[in-house]
Amino acid sequence: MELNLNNVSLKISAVKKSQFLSDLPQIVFCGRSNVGKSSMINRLLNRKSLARTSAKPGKTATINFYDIDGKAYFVDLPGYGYAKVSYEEKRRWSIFMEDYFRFNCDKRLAVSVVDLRHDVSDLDIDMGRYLYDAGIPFVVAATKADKLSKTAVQKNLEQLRRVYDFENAVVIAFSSQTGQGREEILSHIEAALS
Ligand SMILES: Nc1nc2c(ncn2[C@@H]2O[C@H](COP(=O)(O)OP(=O)(O)O)[C@@H](O)[C@H]2O)c(=O)[nH]1
Ligand SMILES: [Mg+2]
Repeated sequence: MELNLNNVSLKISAVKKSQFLSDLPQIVFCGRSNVGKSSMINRLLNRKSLARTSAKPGKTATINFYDIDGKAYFVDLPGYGYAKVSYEEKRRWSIFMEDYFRFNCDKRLAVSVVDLRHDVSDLDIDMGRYLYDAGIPFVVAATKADKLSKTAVQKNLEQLRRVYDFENAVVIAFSSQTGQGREEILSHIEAALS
């Protein structure tokens, strides 16, 4: 499906499950707090600050639905794994995220965002297995590639592909700064929507 990426807007910042939207297919972005999900959404849409980004991790506890050309939603989930919030708060977020995944809507693709510079975390692996078990197709977008040399990018990509081998997931190097990987991710999104 061809998407007009100039025709996008924030539809709702959901704080409770009764606000979840279900009238369009959804592309959902998940990953650790501060990994670069919002920056990725901005870069994919070529917008500077549609999705709010933050140098301070752990701030986003809303699930944001962006209307993409009236044909799909991009869904920006709260990040997981941020250490400095209370146990209660973490629990609240994780229940909220589970509510979203249990919610009966048409999820076409998940973009599991990981940091290309670091070893993949247990939480990322858990997320991947969760998506796999839920039958939600996903691609792994390994971001912040601009912070690595070309050789390190290749080496870390190979490592990630071994880690995600159990799910046969596609792993794509990405950078919100340079736009590397943008076309490839968009083509997976468009394919998932058609
Ligand atoms: N160099 C670089 N910095 C990035 C990239 N993506 C995100 N960042 C930075 O990482 C921080 C967190 O990004 P954000 O998009 O808010 O992460 P989120 O919590 O996952 O939504 C911000 O300071 C961003 O500027 C990237 O591809 N390259
Ligand atoms: Mg964010």
